[in-house]
Amino acid sequence: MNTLEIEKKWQKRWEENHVFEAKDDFTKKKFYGLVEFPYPSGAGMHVGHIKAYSSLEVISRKKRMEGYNVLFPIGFDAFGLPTENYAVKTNTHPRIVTDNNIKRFTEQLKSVGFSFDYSRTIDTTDEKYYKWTQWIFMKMFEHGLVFRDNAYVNYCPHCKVVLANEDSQGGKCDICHSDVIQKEKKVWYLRITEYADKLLEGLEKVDYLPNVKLQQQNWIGKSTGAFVDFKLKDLDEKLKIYTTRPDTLFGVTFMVMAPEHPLIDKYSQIITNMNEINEYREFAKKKTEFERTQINKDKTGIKINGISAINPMNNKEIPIYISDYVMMGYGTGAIMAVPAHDERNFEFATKFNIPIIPVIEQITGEKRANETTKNSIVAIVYDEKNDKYLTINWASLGGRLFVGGTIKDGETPIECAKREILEETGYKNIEFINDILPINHHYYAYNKNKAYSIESTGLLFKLIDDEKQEQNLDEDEKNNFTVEWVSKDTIEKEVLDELHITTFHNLLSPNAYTGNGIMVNSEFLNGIDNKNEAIEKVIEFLQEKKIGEKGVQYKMKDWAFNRQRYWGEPIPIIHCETCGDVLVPYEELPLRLPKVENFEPGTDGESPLAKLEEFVNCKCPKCGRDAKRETDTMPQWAGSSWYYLRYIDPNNDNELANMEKLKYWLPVDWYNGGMEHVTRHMIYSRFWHKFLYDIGVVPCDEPYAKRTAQGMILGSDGEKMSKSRGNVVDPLDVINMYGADTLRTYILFMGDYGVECPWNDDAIKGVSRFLERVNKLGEKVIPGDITKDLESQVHKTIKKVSNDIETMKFNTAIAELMKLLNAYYEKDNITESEFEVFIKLLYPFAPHMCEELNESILHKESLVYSSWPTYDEDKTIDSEYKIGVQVNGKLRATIIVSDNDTEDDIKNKTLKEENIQRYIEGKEIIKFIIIPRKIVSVVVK
Ligand code: ANZ
Ligand code: ZN
Repeated sequence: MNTLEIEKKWQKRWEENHVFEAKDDFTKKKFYGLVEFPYPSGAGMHVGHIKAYSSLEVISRKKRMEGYNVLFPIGFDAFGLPTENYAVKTNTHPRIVTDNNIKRFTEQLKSVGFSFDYSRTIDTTDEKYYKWTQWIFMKMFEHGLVFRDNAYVNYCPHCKVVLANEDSQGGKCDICHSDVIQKEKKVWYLRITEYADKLLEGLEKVDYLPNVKLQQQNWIGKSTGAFVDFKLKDLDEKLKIYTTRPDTLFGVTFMVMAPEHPLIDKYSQIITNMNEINEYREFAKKKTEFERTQINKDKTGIKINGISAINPMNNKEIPIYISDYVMMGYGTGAIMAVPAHDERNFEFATKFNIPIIPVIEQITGEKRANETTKNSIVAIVYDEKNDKYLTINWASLGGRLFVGGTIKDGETPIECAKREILEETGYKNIEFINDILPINHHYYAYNKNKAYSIESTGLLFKLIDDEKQEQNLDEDEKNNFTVEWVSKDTIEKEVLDELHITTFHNLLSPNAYTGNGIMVNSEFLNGIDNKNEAIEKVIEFLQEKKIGEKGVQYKMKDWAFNRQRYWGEPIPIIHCETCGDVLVPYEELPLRLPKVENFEPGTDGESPLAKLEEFVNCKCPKCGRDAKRETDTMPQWAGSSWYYLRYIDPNNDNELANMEKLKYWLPVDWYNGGMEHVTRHMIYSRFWHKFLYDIGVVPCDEPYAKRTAQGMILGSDGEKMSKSRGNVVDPLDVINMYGADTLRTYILFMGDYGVECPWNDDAIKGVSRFLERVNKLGEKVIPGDITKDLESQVHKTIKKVSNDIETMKFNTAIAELMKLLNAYYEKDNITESEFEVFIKLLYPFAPHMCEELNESILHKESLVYSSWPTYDEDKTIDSEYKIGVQVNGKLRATIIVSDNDTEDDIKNKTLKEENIQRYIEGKEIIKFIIIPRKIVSVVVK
């Protein structure tokens, strides 16, 4: 039989014997391994799918051998746009398209030999499945987690659908990549924000990769700060803002409202430039949220004339602008702007010539006790002609610095700087350009044995000409420094002093200071630390005066839960003029997707279902009057939000899954998938799960105990695989050429599992040769146990392969097997026991060949439920090892010793070392100590 025939033989046998079907035997220890079920697209399976499933495939095969009852299921996330678009294009019903795609995917999965439990296969478009998706939605509705609201939504004019933010990242439609626009629409929402804190807290007790956790935290985006009311001048009105930085209130120099802010219309009679404002609002409407928040470098906006705000801290009047960088959907839709300490506000203020008032002073250096305070300057002189800066090279005394000095009584910083420049460098003609807020610098002067805390002002000057006078230096200055003009590059490399280099950067590229420091220009806050003291103090003040309060905000928004397309779960709601939104009665579930001829989307974002009178028109379940059905369908993310529960009890018609079964199988022990799904899909499903837990339908509050992710497989050109690049590898081609075992082993051997890695045809040949050699190994097998010669290496390999599989270091596990294979080939014969260990360790990777060898060479039954090899820790330790030799406590050599060496043997080896001889020559050995496996220590006198 050739490779393909052998693979088919075993695939058939596994299937006929149902060996991968999980048993509901609650007495056994269980392992639930989950992979992200595929979307059955017309393109068929991709090598990326194979990699995504291979990790838990290997782990599941190993767990079965370790005696676990393993649930390793698969299914299809089959609602969605690509199928529907294809159906529209080819005029085939999406049901037929889906069924064909699922059939094709299943054949492909089977040809790879994945050990899925196909008896539990799920299809989210099966009415027996989506009945429960609808059921969960209805429960959420009953618990107040579903609502409908008018909103500006991301709308794709091409697909004619409303998109969630997550489906329109980068301002492009996830499906067709056209630009997304903002459109006002009434949409269904799930109140996921109600679970924001639970979703954050839950992360503390699960074992997710650190970057998976971080992405979820950022996506939820909890921020704490304050709401503050700014009175509008001469009006009985307050403008409420949200800020994370109440400490900067004294630095507010303007306010900004989102263009959509309702106060603008409310006061349109008082505002004197409404035309201009309305024009700007039209302009802003055309931009996507992404454009407004992420790529909005050149700030735009309009000052609102006729109204202004009052800073509640000091009663100063401040102007109000509208600008599109403030979003209506976050906080209150209005901000207090502090250009000195916020980059966006800084850009805006610079462009619109609005004053910038710093209220936090930057700190450099380390604060010490008993500091002496003084005011000083750092002066930077720029020679435009030569593009050089004036520095003083103190050589060994202090490296390269700019001109610096202490401000004398009665001097301004500029006067001080000019005097110091003249004294130290002799340059007479310079022109002041700009200065920056002082930096609070702490340092220790070793020559004076004194700690300083200085207020250092940075000043930038331009050199006018070269005219110089004699420097005015004291003796030690004269001999210790040279004046040098140097380039920016040299400065970046050689000016190491923190104060001087920070001053340089701040002067050359003035920007907002967003770090922490000491409060200045802030009346009762001056002198205290902004972060640890000022924020709290201001909030207290605001609350006392009833002009503000502590507040929390989340980046996460409620989940826009609708789609105006055909191929999705119908939303089980009926609109009645008398009763409002009424749920379809539970007995009527599933609410079936009606069969239609034409599933093209309606124009203007309407669902095709809206055209179906017999679907739309119905009776209100409450009052019996004529009513209309909701025609939107659920979004793509609905079905995948609970699929892992259904695998546990896939055919249950009475409940979504039986509690006893759920108690046994949950949580999923290990979930592997792509990084692109760790926010949307994982957060949505954790939300649904927590809701189901709260209503008593599931027994635990987190669905996934552990989450890992695979890295992508790139094309052999190192680029992402795509049809247009022509670098896609079809798994079936690889299987036809080399067999599934080679494909599987290669994909796990190609590199670090979590890292993206390019396809490499030579490397796959190498793996194929390795498996070929394993196959031939059968010819060398003779009866017998593991021999002494190979014992240590065999045990080491078992240990390494076992541990590496558990930590997803598949590539090093395979490399270890390659080493062991080489050791086997150095022998004329190997024993059955040695051979058995090898094929058991390789079996999770290359199961078909190993099963065949197990049967034909060892005459044993299938490996599926055989036992995973165990190792003896003692035997994994090399009998020969390296050990260091010290002479009088200093390491002088290493020698190789073996456990069989006597003390005398070791002594002889030690004394033979040349370097040891050098150190003990002519001396007397008074002690010779051997600490086994640690150190040899010689003491001489
Ligand atoms: C004053 C301030 C001063 C701010 C400062 C920051 C720095 P996170 O951390 O993301 O929650 N902001 C508030 N609502 C906004 C909106 N609707 N659109 C755009 N920006 C908005 O960010 C909160 C900060 O973002 C808030 O704190 C506010 O600017 C701005 F030195 O207030 B801050
Ligand atoms: Zn009614």
